[in-house]
Amino acid sequence: MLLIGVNRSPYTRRVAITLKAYGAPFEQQSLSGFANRAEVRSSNPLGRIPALVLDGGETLVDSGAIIDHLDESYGRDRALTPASGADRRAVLKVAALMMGACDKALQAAYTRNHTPAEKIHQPWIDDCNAQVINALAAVDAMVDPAQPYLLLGRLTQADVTAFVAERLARGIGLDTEARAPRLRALTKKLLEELPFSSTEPPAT
Ligand SMILES: N[C@@H](CCC(=O)N[C@@H](CS)C(=O)NCC(=O)O)C(=O)O
Repeated sequence: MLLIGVNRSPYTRRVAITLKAYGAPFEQQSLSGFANRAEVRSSNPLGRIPALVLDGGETLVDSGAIIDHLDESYGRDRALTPASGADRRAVLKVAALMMGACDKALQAAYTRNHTPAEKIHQPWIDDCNAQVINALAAVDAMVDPAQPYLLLGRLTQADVTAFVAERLARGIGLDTEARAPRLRALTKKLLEELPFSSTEPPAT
């Protein structure tokens, strides 16, 4: 399999962590949605990363759809998203909050980076950032410091998405140490595990 995207992208890294957690063999082509527009658009007409090219040549897009396939192919009874019931709903809720937080953090970053200075509307950026912090704080409240993982006593997609969202929030300058301290402590612990440490993007 070929994963297309840079691990600086929370969505790409979420897929990379999942592939590693499943021990699924893959190569990675580190392309950015902005710096490598043409190449990314040839894999995903929407021009977004990640995309995953399967061994048979089929290309999947969107981290959620890719992970759905990985859960089905490699997860089986140890899928990072449980197959059904209350456990599945709980994991999907955290994943939705954390992926939504990534969307809002990137909206704020894109506004800052891709809008002429005179057109930047700071209240919009502040509101996006407030939504990110609120979502992180909600997940922070779920963290039991005595437990190694967020839910179910094992690694799930809740941990993976919380990890990438907290990382992105810090990357855009939000103080997660102060606003989501238990979640920050959890992400430090997760970084000691191979799927997380081996997908750390190079410092820029
Ligand atoms: N919902 C998508 C979001 C993917 C996404 O927004 N990727 C960003 C990189 S972090 C991107 O490629 N942005 C380029 C663009 O939107 O033009 C997913 O989960 O994969």
